[in-house]
Amino acid sequence: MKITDSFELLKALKKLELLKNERDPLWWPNSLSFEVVVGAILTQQTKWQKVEKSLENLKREDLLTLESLAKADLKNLQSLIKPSGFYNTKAKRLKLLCMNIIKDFGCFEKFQTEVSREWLLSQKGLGEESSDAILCYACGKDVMVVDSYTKRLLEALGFCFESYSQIQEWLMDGIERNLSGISKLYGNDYKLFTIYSRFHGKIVEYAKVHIRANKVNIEELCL
Ligand code: 39A
Repeated sequence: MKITDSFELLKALKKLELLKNERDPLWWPNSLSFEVVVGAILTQQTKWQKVEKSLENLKREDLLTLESLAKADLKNLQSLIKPSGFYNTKAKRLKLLCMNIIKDFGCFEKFQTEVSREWLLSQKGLGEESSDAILCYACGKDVMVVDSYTKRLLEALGFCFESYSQIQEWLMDGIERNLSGISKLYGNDYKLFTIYSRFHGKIVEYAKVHIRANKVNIEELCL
């Protein structure tokens, strides 16, 4: 089957049952919590397994809250997040981001409802991918994340895009144009961000397993 739009891609990925971890229904662990904001910074240029080690260290020291991270000792923070690399830069950016969230929103719950993409993009160290990960997985906004796995999978499928926003538009457009098909797959009681969450998760899990020499093998998807 030839994949022509993102809805076809979602259906092909869905058949493969890639997301079986029921503890994390939105794929990103502890979605809709502050932990996602931390993970979105720590995962930059690093494998997720290493991020999990840093998150465990922070949790053990009771530093996985907005307020405690904003007040954290920088040297201590650097040593706790060492497993996920670039720890001097990431520690500074994380602490500053937390201080700014408190300054501009007061608490994480207000941040979740009121933050904009523009505000996130104005923060040091947050690009489009990290900002969209925070919007979707921490705040439950209808936004789909584009990452290097997504780019490589779409390239392997023969699509050619010029920018992050072009890829994002293609992904979200195909879903929004097929909402009746989405209802058939997920029932009527879904929230759009949960579709985007799981769709992105499926792409990452598929690409991780099917990547060879920096190319994604699409055979299983195009049967
Ligand atoms: N690359 C990744 C991931 N791989 C991930 N998980 C597995 C759960 N998350 C949340 C972000 N980036």
